[in-house]
Amino acid sequence: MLKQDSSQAIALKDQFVEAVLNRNSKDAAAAIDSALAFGLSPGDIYVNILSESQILIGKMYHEGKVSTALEHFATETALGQMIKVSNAFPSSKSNGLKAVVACVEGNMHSFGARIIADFLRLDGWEVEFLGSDTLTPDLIQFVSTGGVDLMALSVSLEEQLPHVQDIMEALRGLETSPKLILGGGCPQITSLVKQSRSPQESVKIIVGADPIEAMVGARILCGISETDSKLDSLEDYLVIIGEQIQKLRKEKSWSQATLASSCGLDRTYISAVEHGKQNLTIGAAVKLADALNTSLVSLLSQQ
Ligand code: B12
Repeated sequence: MLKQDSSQAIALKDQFVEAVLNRNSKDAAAAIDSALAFGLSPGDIYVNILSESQILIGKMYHEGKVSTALEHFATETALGQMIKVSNAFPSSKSNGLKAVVACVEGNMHSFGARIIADFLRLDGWEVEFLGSDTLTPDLIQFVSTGGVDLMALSVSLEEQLPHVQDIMEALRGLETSPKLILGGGCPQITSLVKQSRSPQESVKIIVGADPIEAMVGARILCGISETDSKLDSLEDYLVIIGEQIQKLRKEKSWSQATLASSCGLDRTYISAVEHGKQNLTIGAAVKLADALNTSLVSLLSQQ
């Protein structure tokens, strides 16, 4: 495997964007083939190439610079490449649990949800991905059958919040309800969940910001890691991730400054991460995993 280098990811992202804007699927596929051949991690490819391209071309669409047709072509091309990327990496051992990943009714932003689905699959979940705009009654019917342990729901706009409330209400009425993790960029989602929390709350819900928090949150909610009995929050998990990063750094006999310079992060950031005081972003986790020569999934798994 060749050394990973995020400048490679940036160049490949530029190649991917140019190919898509020129409606050249072959060149777009070639950019992702190169990323795989260079040994880039799944996190690097999903985040630094495919998500960044989606954000760039989506922004052009929102500014009226590209048509709906071209935006849809870009999205479908990236989603097609995700199948190849997902198949190129082995999943962790099955944890025996099933997750349904969906976009709440009215939400067309399915791209991020798809990344969550793929990361959960890589982390050992059986995943059923429903894509965009899933009608609430149908979603409830779907998760209340088929032995679903977790529902991961993507919510992007404030106007979708009433559907989330309906879903929470419906889950409370189920005999055995799946746990619920919410994310997807809607700024008001956290306050909705806070408001709904009461001592009697029967539905277990947390909010996550990115694929890492989805993986970690899913584990915590469903109690599937060995040390989970000690964990009841993402904060606890950050402490464990910090210890894991410190262990890998020390195995290399590196100082925090050496790790910081090899992954382009600040030393104080590394220190905060190692002490569990910093909520890691996906981008920083990818950089740390690359610098420590490990995969994103191993970096975040409890050893
Ligand atoms: C591409 C895009 C679109 C595409 C979506 C295509 C698709 N199939 O996904 C299309 C063209 C359909 C679209 C439509 C619209 N969009 Co738009 N879109 C974007 C854009 C540019 C990128 C979104 C994206 O894919 N990002 C990359 C992915 C990887 O990030 P993500 O979706 O946030 O997902 C990550 C996290 O949120 C998280 N996550 C996601 N789901 C979940 C679930 C769980 C459980 C967890 C834990 C985490 C999690 O993990 C993901 C990976 O890191 C964003 C701007 C931006 N910078 O993000 C605007 C943006 C989201 N859109 C916006 C708007 C306003 C719209 C429209 C209303 C525009 C319009 N007037 O038509 C419509 C709404 C359609 C609808 N009903 O949903 C706003 C939303 C503002 C807000 N939150 O209030 C944004 C932020 C643009 C802006 N700055 O105004 N959009």
